Order: sequence, then C-alpha cells, then structure tokens
Amino acid sequence: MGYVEEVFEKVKAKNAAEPEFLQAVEEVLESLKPVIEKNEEAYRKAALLERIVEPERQIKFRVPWVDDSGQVQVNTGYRVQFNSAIGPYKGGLRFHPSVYLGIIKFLGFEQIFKNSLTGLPIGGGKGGSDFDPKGKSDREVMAFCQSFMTELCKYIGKDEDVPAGDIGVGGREIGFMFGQYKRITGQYEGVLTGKGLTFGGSLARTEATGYGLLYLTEEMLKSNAQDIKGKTIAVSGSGNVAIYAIEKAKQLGAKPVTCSDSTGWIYDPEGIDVDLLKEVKEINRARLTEYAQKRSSAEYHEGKGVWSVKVDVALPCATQNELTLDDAKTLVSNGVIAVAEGANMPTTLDATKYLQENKVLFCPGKASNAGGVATSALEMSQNSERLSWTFEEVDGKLKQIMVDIFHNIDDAAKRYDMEGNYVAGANIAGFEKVATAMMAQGVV
Ligand code: NDP
Ligand code: 2IT
Repeated sequence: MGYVEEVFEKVKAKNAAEPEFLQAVEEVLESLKPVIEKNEEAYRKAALLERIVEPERQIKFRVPWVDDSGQVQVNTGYRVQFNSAIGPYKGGLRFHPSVYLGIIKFLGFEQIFKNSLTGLPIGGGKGGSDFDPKGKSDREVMAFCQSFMTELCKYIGKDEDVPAGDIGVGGREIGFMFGQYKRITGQYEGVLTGKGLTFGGSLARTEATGYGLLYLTEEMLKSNAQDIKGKTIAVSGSGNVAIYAIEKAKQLGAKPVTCSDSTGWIYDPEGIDVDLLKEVKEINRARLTEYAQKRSSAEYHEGKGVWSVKVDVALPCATQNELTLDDAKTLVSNGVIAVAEGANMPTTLDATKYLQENKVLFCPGKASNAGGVATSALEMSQNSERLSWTFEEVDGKLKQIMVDIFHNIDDAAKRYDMEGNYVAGANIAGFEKVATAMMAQGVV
C-alpha cells in the first residue's frame, strides 16, 4: 500500500463517524498522490500527511443562554484550529442545527488549502454551534452570541485565530460577538472579520464570496474560449454567497434564473430580481414564497430542484452535498458547460467525477469560493494598519486574487499532466505551500 492509501486507512479508522470529514480528506489525498510519490520517503519520515489530517487543536464547549420565555437553553460550541503553518488560524463560524464535530473538521480541513490558495498568510480553522438562529428574536441571538464568545474569547486573537461568518452567521452575529470580545478582553482589535463598516469592517467583504465566485468563473470560461456574457445560470441558496453571486452574474451580463432555500426554490425565467431577493432575505429574513408573491414572472416549487432547469452554468451556493450524481446527470443532459462551487463541498464525489468525465469545466469551492476569506485577510490588513480602503481598491484586489487563483490551479494541473482537472490543481497548489512551510518548521 502506498503512503497516501496507508494514511487514508488510518483516517477512516480514527474518524469513522464523520463522513463529511472523510469525504473532504479522500478528495484531497487522492489528488496529492503524484505530488507525494515524487518525495515519498521524506514526507513519510516526517509524517507530513498524518500531521496535516490531524487538527492542531479542537475546542468543544457548553453554550448556555436564556430564551425569551425565561427558559435556559444549552448548545454546543466548537472551534477546530486545524493548521497554522502559513499564518494564524482563519475561517468562519457556522450556526446550524446540523453542526457537529465532523462538519467543523471537514470545513477546517478545506480551509487550510483554500487559505493557502489565496496567497495570503492565513492558516486553517473553523468553528460554530448547533444553535439555530432561525425564528429567534434579536435578543435571543444576542444572548447566544454573548455566551458563545464568553468561552471562545479564551482561544482567539488578532494574531492567533480570527473567525468570521458562514451559514447562519452574518453581520448581526459578528457585531454581537465583537462587542462581547471587546467587553471581556478590553481589546479593540481585528479578532473577527465581516465586521460592520463603522467598527473595522472592510468594504466589499459582504459581497466578496459571491463576487469572487463570478470573477473566477469568468476567468475559467475565458481561458476555455467561452464568455460569461449571455450565459444562463442556476444558483442554489439565497444567503450571503448566493445573493452576491447573482448580483455579479447580472453585472457581467449573464442571466441567473434560480435560487433556493431549505424549503423550496424559485425559477424566474426573466432573471432573479436581486433587490427583491435582498429585501426578502437580508431585511425581512423571510422564506422564498414571499419572493414569488411579489414577482409575477417567478415560479415557486417546494423541495429541491434547481439543477433540473436547463442552464449553461451551475453555481451551488447553499451547503455540502447538495448536488448529487443524479443532479449532475440532469445538468449534463441539459448541456451545462461549467460548474463552480460557491458553497463548501456542495458536489458529491461521484457527481464531481461524472461532471469531469463529461468535459464539464468544474471548479472546486476551495478555489472558487476563496474570495470571502481572501477579503477577510484584506480586512485584517486594514485593521493592522488602522486604515480603511475604498470599495474599488478592495474589489480590485479581490478580482486579481481570483484570476491568480484560477491560473495557479490551472498551471498546477498542467505540471502534473492533468490539464483541466481543477480539483487536482487546487489541491496540489494549496498543498505545496503548506507542505513546504511544515517541512521547514520541524516536528510541530
Ligand atoms: P447563509 O446562512 O447566508 O445562507 C445559506 C443558504 O443556504 C440559505 O439560503 C439556506 O437556506 C441554504 N441552506 C443552508 N443549509 C441548508 C440545508 N441543509 N439544506 C438546504 N439549504 C440550506 O450562508 P452563506 O451564504 O454564508 O454560506 C453558503 C455556503 O457558502 C456554505 O457552504 C458556506 O460554508 C460557504 N461559504 C461561505 C462564505 C462566506 O463568506 N459567507 C465563504 C466561502 C464559502 P435556509 O435559510 O432556508 O436555511
Ligand atoms: O468558508 C469560508 O471560507 C468562510 N466561511 C469565510 C471565512 C472567513 O474567514 O472569511
């Protein structure tokens, strides 16, 4: 058995109850085989792969809080500090009832390679809780966030670990957590990103993941003799990533025709009305049925279905494993030319393989959704120099970072004779920098 297989067997035995983590590790290790084979003896001796799949630190804690009826509620909080070889731990916090250690570990593991691809000095981490912000009052969300931060603040800091948002964590939650961190520690520092613009947030951070996804998709299409302009696009999700993906797609002359939430989906053949979507989701925190009520061109469907629409490009922007093999078959039979992941690991492994075999351009999330964390790192730079850059300056840097990421992963795939395999390219390019740093830093 080769070194890569040996390590994966150990990971499976040790993390058997964490299928999402195993899925993320399997995809990365599979891609790294040709890289490892070139230098197998040194990597094996240094136990490089065993170290890269083992988080440096995992923190799990109780989060008690009082609901509006006076009842005490208890949730579980997590922070997985996965790898600090190239910078302080960086990665979002997810508040969703499905959160358990395996989800946080998969996200933290992906974050190592994603953050490396940005070219910026940030290590990999992720955290969150099984708390469900849906249907909670602002006071309940504040009570939860304050209790969560009361424990988390012991383990984070501007040069140590800098969390941000993810599913269920947006500007409101980051504001409450920042306030509590400052109150407990007395430090006014850039310990979180995605902050409000009046207290150290960066212009364009809200838009960054969705905009970045489109900048990369545009570049991927261009380098394959295609133009984003005029393309019909299916987007899933209707949260932070989806909304700004739809907005930028329209600005680039494409036509996004779908979006979804956990209860249903919209098909709007005239193109999604992004102002209405923002009103429904960002202001009213309502369901997509409200979008359909206010827009005569829109059809609302219960359940899943965005991938059944005939489109040129598909952008999954909701959650993990939302695009399955059956969905991939439908997309291919409808003539899709490109799929780029806005969410983390939204495409199952068999669906990814099917798309690649059928010559669909496929970009994995660790490359195509890296614009969010890249702009978080730009927020950290602005906080360090106590300055705020203009929207144009941040957006310009974001665009350049996404174009560079595409060419970097494209080149890495070519170097290993896998031209067009952007999954392999992203894993290899992300790994190379982290591996070099880990080898140089000795046994830590
Ligand atoms: P939001 O909470 O803003 O939006 C999430 C969207 O996905 C909502 O429309 C939500 O619907 C839907 N969704 C979430 N979970 C499920 C589920 N289990 N089944 C069906 N639909 C679901 O999160 P973001 O937009 O920030 O995140 C979306 C994805 O992008 C995640 O995978 C995240 O990890 C990834 N990501 C986010 C970045 C960021 O900067 N925010 C950066 C890079 C990646 P509903 O409201 O009904 O639950
Ligand atoms: O998955 C991700 O990259 C994020 N949720 C953003 C992380 C960040 O630190 O901005």
